[in-house]
Amino acid sequence: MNFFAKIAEGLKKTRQALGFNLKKLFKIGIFNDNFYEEMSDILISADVGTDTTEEIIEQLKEKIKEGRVTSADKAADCLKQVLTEILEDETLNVTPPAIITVVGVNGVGKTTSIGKLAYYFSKQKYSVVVAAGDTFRAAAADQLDIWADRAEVRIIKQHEGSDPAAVVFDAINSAKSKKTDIIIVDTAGRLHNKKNLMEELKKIYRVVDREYPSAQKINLLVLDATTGQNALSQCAIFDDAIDIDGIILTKLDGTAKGGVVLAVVSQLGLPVYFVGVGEGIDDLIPFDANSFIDSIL
Ligand SMILES: Nc1nc2c(ncn2[C@@H]2O[C@H](COP(=O)(O)OP(=O)(O)OP(=O)(O)O)[C@@H](O)[C@H]2O)c(=O)[nH]1
Ligand SMILES: [Mg+2]
Repeated sequence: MNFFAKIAEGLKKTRQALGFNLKKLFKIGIFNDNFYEEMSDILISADVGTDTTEEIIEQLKEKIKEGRVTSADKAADCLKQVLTEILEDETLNVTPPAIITVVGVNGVGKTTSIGKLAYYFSKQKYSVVVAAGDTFRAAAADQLDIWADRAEVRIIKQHEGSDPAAVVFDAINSAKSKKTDIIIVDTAGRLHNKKNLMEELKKIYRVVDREYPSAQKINLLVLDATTGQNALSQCAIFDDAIDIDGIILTKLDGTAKGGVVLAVVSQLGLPVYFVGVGEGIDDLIPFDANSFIDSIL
């Protein structure tokens, strides 16, 4: 399946809800208060969020007024423009050696996304090692092991309960000696409490800074699209401990509320680098604003 088909398939539910309702609304062809009110309802029901919805409606109003738009097609084009401006996508540029640390709350799809990322980068001829930094559960390293096998990359792990920073230390030494391009670090989503989790993350970063100052450091936050507006508040949880560079938004295939992409970009001010559209190894796609907009409208 090519890229476009894949994202279109992944966004099927969103298209059926959001896209279908918007098309129906545009067809009426009268751009009055009623139109904007209904559009606002449609966007909010797709988890675009109230602030972002307001922003979209304001900009659309202006464009429709400025262009003296009277046809449904032209109005839909105006909406596409507005959404494109909000989403302006960024690609993640990796310059080896790089260390990508993946964080996020319990169950959002960190480990799965790491498996897919490892596969994605190794297909681009980068050498990759994954580090099993979630030592909180024994099953976590086993799960990452399975993904490392599938992606055909190396894994560095220790026993359950060991220090995640020590795993990262091992991974860095191994990457240095084998000249590995990219290290991807898995982390725990849940510890006894939030404080432990943040201390653990800070310790990982200290080790990275000390042991591999020359490496490009990339911190990715994984958010689960099916949790809608709740996903937005998860960013704040990690804010104290780390500088997040961008987002991986998972499970877009499982939701009709893919509008959350717009809320994430405009409200968090962070780029969405990848979207997860399924459980398979190639179901992680670099986010592309135009394909996204074309697949929902
Ligand atoms: N449909 C779908 N399922 C996904 C996607 N990404 C992850 N999942 C599923 O989400 C579930 C949780 O994924 P994990 O990768 O274990 O999540 P995690 O964040 O590592 O979880 P913890 O380690 O427990 O914090 C698994 O069943 C995955 O298959 C996606 O893009 N689409
Ligand atoms: Mg995990």
